[in-house]
Amino acid sequence: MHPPQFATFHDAYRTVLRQVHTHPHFTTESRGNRSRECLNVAFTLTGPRQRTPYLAARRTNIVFNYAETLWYLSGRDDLVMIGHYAPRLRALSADGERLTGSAYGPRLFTPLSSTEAGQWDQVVDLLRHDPDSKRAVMTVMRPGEPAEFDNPDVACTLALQFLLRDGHLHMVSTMRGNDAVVGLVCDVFAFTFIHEFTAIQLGAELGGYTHQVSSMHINEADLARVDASLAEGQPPGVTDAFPAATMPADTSWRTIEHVLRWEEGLRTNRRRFRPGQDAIGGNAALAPYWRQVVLLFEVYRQVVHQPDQLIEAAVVAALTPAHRWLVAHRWPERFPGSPATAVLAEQP
Ligand code: 5HM
Repeated sequence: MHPPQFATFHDAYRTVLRQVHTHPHFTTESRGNRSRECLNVAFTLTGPRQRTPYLAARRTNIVFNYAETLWYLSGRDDLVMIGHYAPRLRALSADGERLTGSAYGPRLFTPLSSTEAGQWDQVVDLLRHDPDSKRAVMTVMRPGEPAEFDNPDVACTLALQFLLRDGHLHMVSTMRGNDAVVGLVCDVFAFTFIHEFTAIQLGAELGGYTHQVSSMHINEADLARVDASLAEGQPPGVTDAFPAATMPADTSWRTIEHVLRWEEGLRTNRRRFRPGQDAIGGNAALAPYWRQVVLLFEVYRQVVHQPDQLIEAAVVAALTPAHRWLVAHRWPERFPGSPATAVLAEQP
């Protein structure tokens, strides 16, 4: 009756990839993509803070994961912010400026009208009044979207639901379709982050996260990458080596705004973030958890705006081991001390 449970997304991800790769139910061809597909795939993460797979072949872009999540929380739909971290998303925009289906922020967080709060505010308010409610649902895909034949970007998520039970906030995401290689990693990261943020706002413990997808698929163009990911030896004890960081209990919308100000300053190269910096931006100091996020935006500032240089050793040293591992595998040619940078490092 229950979906399989996993302590880490790393384990769930490998299981989904293996299943869809090896035992697909169908081969499909839609909008130019040939895919292997399994119907009705679901899993539960008992530890939703373990939201990143540590697979060298996957080359997870952890900076993009944080940027996309903050972009959702900011309620934005423009490419100015998100296109900086994922230029490929520009191809999904019909007008070259905004995203429609992929921009979940306005659908979740923007007020519905001048008199109605946004969906997230409504469900949080509902759970404060009726904790056992079964109505705390935010819908994402809209009626009418199936008729938009020419729209390259129709929402893949149907709904996000919260269930508050015995003091724990559980979350269920329901998607019409999910790309098991690319989209799954980004979506689970963002949704579990929103899950943890919401639990804090409700003063609840973090419960389980369930991800359920009608069409879980692998595009044939990605099969080589999947082969490589599955061939990687499972890094022993990922959970021990890279313990999940816990979002601070005092995290609020002000914290998110503060981090977003840093994000903008670093994206536009108007600011730099020095690891030893404590009280940043003239504000109270950010907690170490959030300083890590800002530090990752500083890494990306250097990757983009200092293209001939290695990422500064002091910045790399200030990252958690998990973030350092992810950065090293995403930008090996910029990572100090990696085999790929030995030549660059020798240059004056
Ligand atoms: O033809 P269709 O609209 O389904 O193509 C979009 C594809 O993007 C989805 O099938 C899915 O593979 C991927 N996708 C995803 O995995 C898209 C979004 C954007 O909503 C997402 N996850 N969040």
